[in-house]
Amino acid sequence: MDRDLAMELVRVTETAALAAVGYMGRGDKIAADQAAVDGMRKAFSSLSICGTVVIGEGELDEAPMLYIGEKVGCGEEGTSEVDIAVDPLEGTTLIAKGLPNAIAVVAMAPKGCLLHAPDTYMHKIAVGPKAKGKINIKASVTENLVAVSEALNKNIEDLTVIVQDRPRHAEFIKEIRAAGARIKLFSDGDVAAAIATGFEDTGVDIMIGIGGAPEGVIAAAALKAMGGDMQGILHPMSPEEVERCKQLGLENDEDIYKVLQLDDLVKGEDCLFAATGITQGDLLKGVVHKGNGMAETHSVVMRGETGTIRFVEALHRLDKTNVLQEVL
Ligand code: VTB
Ligand code: MG
Ligand code: MG
Repeated sequence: MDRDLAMELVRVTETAALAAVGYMGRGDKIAADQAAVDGMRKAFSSLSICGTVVIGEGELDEAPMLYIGEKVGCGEEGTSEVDIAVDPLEGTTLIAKGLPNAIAVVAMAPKGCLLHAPDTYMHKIAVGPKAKGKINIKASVTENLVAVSEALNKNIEDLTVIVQDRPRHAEFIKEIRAAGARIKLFSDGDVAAAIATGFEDTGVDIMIGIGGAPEGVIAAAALKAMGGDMQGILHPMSPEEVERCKQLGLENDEDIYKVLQLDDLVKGEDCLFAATGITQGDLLKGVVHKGNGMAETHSVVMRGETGTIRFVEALHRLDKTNVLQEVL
């Protein structure tokens, strides 16, 4: 993929974030999500790519835009064929309540390189570069904590595990506490949580939990670019979710519950990941309106091929940006 696509992807997440932030604290996650989707879709249409949405807002009948299978770009001849995974507003509840860490996210890879994950839950474990190769989702939580603490040269007591605050994680939490590690609970947004493991400044060493499978693929693109590691196992919670797995060709339990390594989630090194903060977060500041029609955004964009990570701080003149005028 052309490396300049990285910058283009930042425009896409910036637009989604700028479109969504007006819904902060309004208690309406559906309207906020719709604004983010509209913004992202408009920004995508100007890209020189021929993309297929493989992780999106749902099936065609339930999502009018950025649905799975939708083509984006594809106007010009000779543009690269890519797979796209989007979550225009990752953390709809966060924005509805004005809580931290709502982000707009996108991942991109050459056609066929992003797992077509069903809309089910996924059991995930993620770590930063120093613990790459040391995790094993099939081993116990304690075994993973020991392995990661050794890799990071830290005592278990000094290890911080980030876990989504859900009853389904009660056993994980019990085991982490028994092992003596610290826990950081978060209410929503496990893409941001997984990425936090890749940046030492966040103080987060490992993410463990069961969250969205689509979010798992998006986070995997970031971890790949950062040189971190991640594993997942699909975790359908209802007969409907098992059915969704079957529709994607996962016929028996062996297929469904297979351990997905980082390379199964995102194939090869050529991947891009971009995120823009919507509400203030641990890694990215949220959108800040400065008055006089100016808004500031904070984004991160990563390229798997080179491992370059760029933080992009941008000042937008809202009255001069056509796309934004259309979506605001
Ligand atoms: C997960 C997680 C997401 O929603 O999908 C979660 O991956 C849904 O879990 O980051 P619940 O059904 O328990 O709410 C997010 O937190 C936000 O989309
Ligand atoms: Mg979404
Ligand atoms: Mg989400």
